[in-house]
Amino acid sequence: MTEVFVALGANLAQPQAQILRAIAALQSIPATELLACSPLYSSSPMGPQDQPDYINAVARLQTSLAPHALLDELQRIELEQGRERKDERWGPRTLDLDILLYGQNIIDDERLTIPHYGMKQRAFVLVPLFDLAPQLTLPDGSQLAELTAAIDRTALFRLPE
Ligand code: ROI
Repeated sequence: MTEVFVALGANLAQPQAQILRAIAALQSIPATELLACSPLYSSSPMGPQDQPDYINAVARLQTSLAPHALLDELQRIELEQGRERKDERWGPRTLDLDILLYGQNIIDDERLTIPHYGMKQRAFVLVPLFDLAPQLTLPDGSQLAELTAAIDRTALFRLPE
């Protein structure tokens, strides 16, 4: 079994409901256990500003699926929740599920870049990840606690539970 962290993001079609539904859907992935989920956060959009605020969270899973098999399952959930493949790269989306970390593995191919390429610059990823795993060390040796302490979190708000 490998410990995996998945980032969730949504900013269309009742994003908070999309995230809660996605968390439930993560529990249906075969050979995989949902161990914990962070609180939900609202965040202003990174990228083009002419789109709604996002709801973001991070989930901690344990899986015996290989990385690409897990990606297939996450993409199935995105499609089931109305994600359209024409979504432009920095545009709004009903649901985004990104593998942040797959154990301490480093993967870089056509479909997957793990660790996620942008995670160290994104408060909406680092802060909920830190909620779940304050002691985490990334595969490049950096300490999550140090990255999180240094990140600008002015546009990030934790939602009441
Ligand atoms: N901005 C925020 N705040 N949250 C996201 O999940 C998110 N996802 C994206 C881009 C468009 C980069 N901006 C985002 O894909």
